[in-house]
Amino acid sequence: MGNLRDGAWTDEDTLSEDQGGKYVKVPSRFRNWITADGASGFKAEPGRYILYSSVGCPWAHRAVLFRTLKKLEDIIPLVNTEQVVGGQGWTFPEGGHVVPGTDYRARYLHEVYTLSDPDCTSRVTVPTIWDTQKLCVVNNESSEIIRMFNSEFSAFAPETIDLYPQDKRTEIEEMNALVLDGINNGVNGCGRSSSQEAYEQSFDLLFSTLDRLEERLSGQRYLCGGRQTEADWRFYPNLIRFDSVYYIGYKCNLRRLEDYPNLSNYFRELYQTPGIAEISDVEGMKKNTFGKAGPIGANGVIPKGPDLGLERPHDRERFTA
Ligand SMILES: N[C@@H](CCC(=O)N[C@@H](CS)C(=O)NCC(=O)O)C(=O)O
Repeated sequence: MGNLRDGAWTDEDTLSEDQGGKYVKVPSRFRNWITADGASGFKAEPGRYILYSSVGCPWAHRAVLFRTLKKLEDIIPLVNTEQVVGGQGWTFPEGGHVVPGTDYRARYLHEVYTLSDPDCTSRVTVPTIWDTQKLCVVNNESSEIIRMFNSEFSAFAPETIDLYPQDKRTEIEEMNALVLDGINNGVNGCGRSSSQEAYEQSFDLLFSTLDRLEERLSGQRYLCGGRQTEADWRFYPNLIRFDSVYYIGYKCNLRRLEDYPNLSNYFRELYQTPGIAEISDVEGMKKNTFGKAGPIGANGVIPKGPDLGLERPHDRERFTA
């Protein structure tokens, strides 16, 4: 994919560092924080911030999941983008999108970045948070956006579970590190590495990590014990895509998720959490991957299966909270 360089879009990927064919994610450019008290310069306020996302992206999915889990749907508007053939990265629907707080009609998300910083050099990624008051991009790093959603908007939303509780933080960080390396980056390493060796390294790490997590979930309900935490929801976007996108498209084909009894039931329980099925559009994810503009587009034919049995009962009540 292309990127912005000195405020201009280029179709060439000029910001990735290829390390022996290994897929490497570059650090996110915008790192401001929204806080409840506004001390950071970005005060949490209903309707002030827009979340740009895409159904295809597992990192953006994290932010959309937190928006629902924290009941922020009325507080933080969501705008979805897509990849289109011949486009310039993330694209707004036909007719464009008037960027809130301005009268500028954008066709591409990169225009939102250059409204914020006319000389911007950055990858243009989802999720992205836009401030309709200061007219700038606040943050485009999903791991930080979910933390803000978890804690900073509580004054405006109904009470919800704290997904990053103080007493669990060390364990959450350990799980996050394991999942980031072995799973979140692991699947991309399988699908996007350009050398056989780098692919196989990612593949081995991915499946050894899944084996470890299967074992862990044979003795407890969630990754960090008896309560759902951030760590579970950073894992979920890859679980929901595993059998229908990664197994086939990203060559992660040693085992299916379905072949892991604990992981697949755990995944099903997360899917059946109220509100989550509605924001788990598997057909959209497949279209975004296998469609003509997707990362592995080829001829645009989208696999019909598999049957994920998403509504099937799970067996996780066997663990008490
Ligand atoms: N650091 C970002 C990475 C997000 C990311 O890589 N998103 C992908 C879509 S799945 C993207 O927008 N890629 C466009 C690009 O890298 O140019 C985050 O975790 O929020």
